Amino acid sequence: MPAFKLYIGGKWVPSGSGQTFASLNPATERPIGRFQKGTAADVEKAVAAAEKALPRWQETPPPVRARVLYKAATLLRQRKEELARLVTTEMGKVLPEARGDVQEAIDTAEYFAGEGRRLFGTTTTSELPDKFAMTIRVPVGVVGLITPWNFPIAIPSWKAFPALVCGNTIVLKPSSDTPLCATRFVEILLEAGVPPGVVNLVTGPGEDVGDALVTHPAVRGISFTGHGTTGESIAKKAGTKKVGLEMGGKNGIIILPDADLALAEDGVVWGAYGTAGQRCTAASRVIAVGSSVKEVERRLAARTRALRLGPGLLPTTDVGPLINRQAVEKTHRYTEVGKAEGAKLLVGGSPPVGKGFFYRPTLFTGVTPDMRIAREEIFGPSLSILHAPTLDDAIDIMNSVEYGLSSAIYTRDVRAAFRAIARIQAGITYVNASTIGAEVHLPFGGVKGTGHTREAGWTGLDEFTHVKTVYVDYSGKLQRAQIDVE
Ligand code: UN1
Repeated sequence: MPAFKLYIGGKWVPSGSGQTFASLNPATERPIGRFQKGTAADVEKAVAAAEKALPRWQETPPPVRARVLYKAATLLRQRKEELARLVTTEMGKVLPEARGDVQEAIDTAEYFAGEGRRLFGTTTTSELPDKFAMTIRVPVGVVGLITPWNFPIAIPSWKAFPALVCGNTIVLKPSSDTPLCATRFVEILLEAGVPPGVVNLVTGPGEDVGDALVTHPAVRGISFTGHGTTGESIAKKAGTKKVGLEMGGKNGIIILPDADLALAEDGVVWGAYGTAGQRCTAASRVIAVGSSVKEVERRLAARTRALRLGPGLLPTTDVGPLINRQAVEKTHRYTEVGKAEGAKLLVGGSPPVGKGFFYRPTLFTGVTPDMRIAREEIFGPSLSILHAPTLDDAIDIMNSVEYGLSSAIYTRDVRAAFRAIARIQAGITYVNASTIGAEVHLPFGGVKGTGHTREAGWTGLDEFTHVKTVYVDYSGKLQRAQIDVE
């Protein structure tokens, strides 16, 4: 079985731990490679390398830094199919979605490459004569990127590309479920011309590698996507670092009785069972308003029953495996919780027999807002139908959860749509489209328990730069703001 290394200071090196771990194909449970079990001492070396590389990279003009991103976009495009197959093999999502994962990285590389010739600041007036005022963006410094397994190419790209174009140096700690995708991603960055030390890769457990990064004094920024409890602990430990957190969702889709129900059905099935429900943006609640509920139940039950479970590489598969055994167990625990709470199981609710971390697409109805399956993130193919008498009740239900990432409403009524846009507490609201499928040139993030970082788009730069305010006084004399002003 192939063995992979850490990448530190421009070299592939083994961990000081002398230990490795395996990454498994979730459809077969077979290992696909062995990876270094990194330690705090490895992080120490990686941070030192990133610190050493920082001055030179910072001084490289942004349009020159951007060349690396353009080249990375080209390489990603050339290897799209090969990488997509790897994403499916290591993470499980079906091949068309895996291609989307890689495409998202290509789009992100191109978008942030363009920033090499923008990185706009602001100029403004001064209250004093012969004085100039403006802001410029400066890099944060050494940043730690802690990335999840569900978008194993796209999410590292959301973080690495803006970080690089803004002049930061990086230590990447990927999820231990998808270290091979991260390794391939780093290889592409190197081939694209990232100088030694600018990007470093340390695989290994969160308790060791992640913690060491989060607490290292020379690491000035942390960007994390993952589970809420980890995110909260990062927020506590990170002290004065600049911290970006994206911690999941309990995203809902409101369906009004006037909606195009066939369209809504397509959106719900795609949002709930795409990526086997393993997206932060996945739809896990349908809130059917008024008389729509019976028809919504009927349609969704039929569609959910028809979904074909299987390995993601097979063209006949609609829903692939979950990431690991714990994910199957967690999803199943929630099925048991839902039944015990009195929800009605319409479809699925069990893992099939045989190899692979599969779980049947599961649909509950009669779910009430206080039930745990209506409040907690399951991160699996499990969807709950709730009922609300009116639009305002539906919005209250939508907002009754701790999270606030994505949301959607299906209606033909423009007034209802805008009322929902204004009142839903979420970072993203879709009208007549599902909760998933954010585009890379728009801000992505949430409110409340999701965290409030905005990745991607123009706001993606804020995570990896500080704004510096610059005053240039060319009057040649002492001028006192607030005092020498009539
Ligand atoms: C995530 O699940 O963390 O909007 C990211 C979407 C994708 C990104 C999801 N473009 O569903």
